[in-house]
Amino acid sequence: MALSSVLWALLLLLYLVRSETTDSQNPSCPVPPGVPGIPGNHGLPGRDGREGTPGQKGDKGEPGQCEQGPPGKAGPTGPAGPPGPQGPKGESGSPGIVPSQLITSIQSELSALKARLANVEKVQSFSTARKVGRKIFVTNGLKAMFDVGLKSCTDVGGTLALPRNEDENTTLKKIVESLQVVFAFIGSTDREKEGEFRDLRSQPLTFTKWRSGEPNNGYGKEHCAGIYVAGDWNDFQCDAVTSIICEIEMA
Ligand SMILES: [Ca+2]
Ligand SMILES: [Ca+2]
Repeated sequence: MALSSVLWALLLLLYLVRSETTDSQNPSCPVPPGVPGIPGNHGLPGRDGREGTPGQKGDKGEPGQCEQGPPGKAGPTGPAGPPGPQGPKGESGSPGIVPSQLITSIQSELSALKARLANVEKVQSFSTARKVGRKIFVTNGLKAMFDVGLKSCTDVGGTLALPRNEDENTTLKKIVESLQVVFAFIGSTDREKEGEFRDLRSQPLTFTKWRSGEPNNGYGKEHCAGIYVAGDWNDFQCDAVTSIICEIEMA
């Protein structure tokens, strides 16, 4: 009995020495001592005063635990690196497809806009302009013979004014009034066939406003039509000089 106690004491002493050695190997992480193992069985008693057989070695104790601390804060962001090399050139894309019908429509609208813009520019070049329906009567107060006046109108894309209805006739009459002249030429002659007044495209007139007794081809020399300040018409000599009023059709 006394011998087993001595052995037990030796084992405990050995365990304590190993624990101290382990602690000294990792001073930053102190390890608490493990739980002592279960004591071994007592050895058999010695015979005749001899030393008995040593008891069995006890089970190894549980190792101590050292918990890992929380991670530290992230460090500051480092400086941006240099730009990388240029990548390879990509493949050419396929051309877009625009329906031909759409192109035709756009071209048509563009042409119409250009025509309207051209007309606006023409009108702006005259000092007087009056709009009636899709037509604009314009004048700069020019006084000239019929053919000179007609050329001045065609030079700006128009022609001599010719009323085609009552509204247009009234509008033109007001311009003649404002010009303070007796009459102004209108775009009609009987040069092709005496007594048969036609427009400047050689088409029969669909609207006329002849003064009573006119056209009379006075002195056999009156072949160019004109509108009086009162709004009615007469045939005059083409080389008379009077106010020129042009008309421009709006697109
Ligand atoms: Ca005549
Ligand atoms: Ca006449």
